[in-house]
Amino acid sequence: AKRIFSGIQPSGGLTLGNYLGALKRFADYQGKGAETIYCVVDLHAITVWQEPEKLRHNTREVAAAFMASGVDPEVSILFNQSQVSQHAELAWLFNTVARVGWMYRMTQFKDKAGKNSENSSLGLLAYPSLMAADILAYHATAVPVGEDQKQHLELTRDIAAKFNHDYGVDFFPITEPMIEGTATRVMSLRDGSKKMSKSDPSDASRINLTDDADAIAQKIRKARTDADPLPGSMEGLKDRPEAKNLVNIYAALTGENGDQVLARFEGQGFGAFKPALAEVAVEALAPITRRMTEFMADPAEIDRILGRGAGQAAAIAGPIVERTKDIMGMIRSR
Ligand code: AQP
Repeated sequence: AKRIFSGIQPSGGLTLGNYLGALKRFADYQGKGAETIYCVVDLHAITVWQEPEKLRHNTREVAAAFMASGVDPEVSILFNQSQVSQHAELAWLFNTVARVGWMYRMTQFKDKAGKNSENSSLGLLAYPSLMAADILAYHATAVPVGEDQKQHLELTRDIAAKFNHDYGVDFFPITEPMIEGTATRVMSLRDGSKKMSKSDPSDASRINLTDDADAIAQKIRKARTDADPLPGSMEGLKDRPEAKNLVNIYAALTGENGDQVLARFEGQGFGAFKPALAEVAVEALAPITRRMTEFMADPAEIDRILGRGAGQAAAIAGPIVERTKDIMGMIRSR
């Protein structure tokens, strides 16, 4: 059977980008024959500084967001990464397989390390090696993510292939990315060339899953656009990144494609489109926000769910990591 794995970092409040690019789709894969494993990747989050108390809160909040978007811990395995030691262990083994040059080429490293990359954490550089471990510790074959993670997933394939080649085995599967839908790359509301990100310093650049209806409407009203009316098809938005982004968001929220949306708004300006977008955004997000708040009211229950998921995850990852060590020539005498 196919195994699906995906993770989200507890590195701050979740955005509409995280929701449309990833979270929204997770529930759809449940109960369709594949095993679904969803992880709050706290070990990834600490590659940049996290306040410990905030990290705990954010970890529970991401778990709540998974469940609020329909991930059922009775059907999927839901846990936080640091409770399953195999992730860190396999990442170390992969650090000896992956090449330093591969890591320096990652655009996420370049973006996050910025000009002062010598002073970024070693973990930030090795991030993709841990991500490969997250996936391959379960022999997962499919990984639903947003467009921005594509390069990391290619690196996961490279690590699997090099391991198999170096040790003359056919042990790790070559993972397929699942980058699907109309919102695989949601852009910042302030800058159509930057992705919407939870770590963007400007709160106006993103819609947070915890924003209320007024905040959502206000951010959409202030979103950067141009003065032209909307065309009849997506083709006409090629050179209008901000406009294209808003139409794609609308389409992803209503489950249409961009052309279907534009067929209704052709010839209209953003004065008409933005309030309509705010309405569909509030309608889609309000129930999620409400359920997140309900889950967050009982942190002990969230911790219990994560702990149980961690046990289930370790039961799968344990034998795979042991086998990896056998292949590499490590002695196991107990
Ligand atoms: N703007 C986006 N559009 C579509 N998908 C997105 N994702 C993130 N941003 C967008 C997808 O969300 C999932 C979880 O992302 P993550 O938390 O692991 O880290 P990230 O990709 O680095 O997301 P952020 O919001 O930009 O966080 P920070 O600011 O901490 O780096 C992934 O599947 C991702 O593709």
